[in-house]
Amino acid sequence: MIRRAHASALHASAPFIVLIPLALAACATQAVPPSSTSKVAAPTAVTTPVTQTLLPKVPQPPERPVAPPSVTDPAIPMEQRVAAFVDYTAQTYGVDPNFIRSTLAQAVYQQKIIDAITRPAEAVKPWRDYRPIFMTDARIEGGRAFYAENREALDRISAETGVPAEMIVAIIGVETNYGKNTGSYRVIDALYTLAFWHPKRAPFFAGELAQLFGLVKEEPQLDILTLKGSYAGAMGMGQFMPSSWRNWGKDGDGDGRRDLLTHKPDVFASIANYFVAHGWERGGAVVARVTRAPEAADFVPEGDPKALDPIYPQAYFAARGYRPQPGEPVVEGATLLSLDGEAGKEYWFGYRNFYVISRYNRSPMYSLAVYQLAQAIRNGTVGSGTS
Ligand SMILES: [Ca+2]
Repeated sequence: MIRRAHASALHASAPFIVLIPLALAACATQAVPPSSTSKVAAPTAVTTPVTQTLLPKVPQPPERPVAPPSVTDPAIPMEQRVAAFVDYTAQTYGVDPNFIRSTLAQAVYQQKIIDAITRPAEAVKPWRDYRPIFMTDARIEGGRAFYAENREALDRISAETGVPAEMIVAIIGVETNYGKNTGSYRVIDALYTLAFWHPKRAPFFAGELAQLFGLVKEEPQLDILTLKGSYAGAMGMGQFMPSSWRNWGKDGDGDGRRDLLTHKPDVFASIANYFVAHGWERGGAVVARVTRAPEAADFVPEGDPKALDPIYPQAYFAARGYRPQPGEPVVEGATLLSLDGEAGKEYWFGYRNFYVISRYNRSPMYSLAVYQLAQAIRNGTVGSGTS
């Protein structure tokens, strides 16, 4: 399943998969509740002066720490790197070095993990092929059933945090099919393999391996040798990496533990907290379907072409021929998505809350799929992909 390119709360892995033009569903059901800050697009466009001033980025938590070169430089012999890792982890997280050593001695290199993460990017699917992976009757019905079963807990977290219940459900639906596929790799094997045999991303994964030791110190109910997860080390119903678990995991029921594997009150609270920590705005718009003027040029982002920061004012896009469709939310601060949908090109503005979803997984198609699945769960519609 999707797990392939993605390691969720986490960005553990890379490219992502597929997306779905929910446009249909989204338009039909008008998913976005108008927020206090949003207006509705007027049916007629008005000429707007060009505005070049970009808006500030959404403030984000600090980058997670990576392991030092003494751990990750492939030119250094393995034993030395492991010794450096033991020192680094013991010092950084206050873990007994003997425990780290004896645990690593039981970690197993797994070639299939390297194979999985280095698999040639089987062409990133276009939206028209990506979206249907998630926007199935089964996934939507599964989400509605999951919501119904857990309504009280979900609604309570939603009221507290402003993160819609259906958004939390959709994340769990996309990540693990509502908890059915949380991963079958030993997390210690996954992170050990990627930390020491995958130089390209070793700083990240060795950092996560160290955080795993920090995590089991904080959550002693976890057994580091039997914890299971994805090949990238993402765990539980929401697929949290160790750093995400440590930083944003929440004890949703007050029993003193943050159990993000299967304990729903903690899982729900943690996913919502991840969103809040990355800038979720209660009631804020997520996306708007956009019309591109016939003479408009392709949009070229300023700076990193993959950045999804919602830094462009409406006037910036209007001057370039991109405007929200009538009835769609109009909010200052957007990025533009250009997707190959079932009925041709689709253009979307991604607003602040869209950006926040994309902090769970950097793929814009992942983020739009989560949003559209959430809308379908809430509204009970199955979009065909056209609007
Ligand atoms: Ca708990």
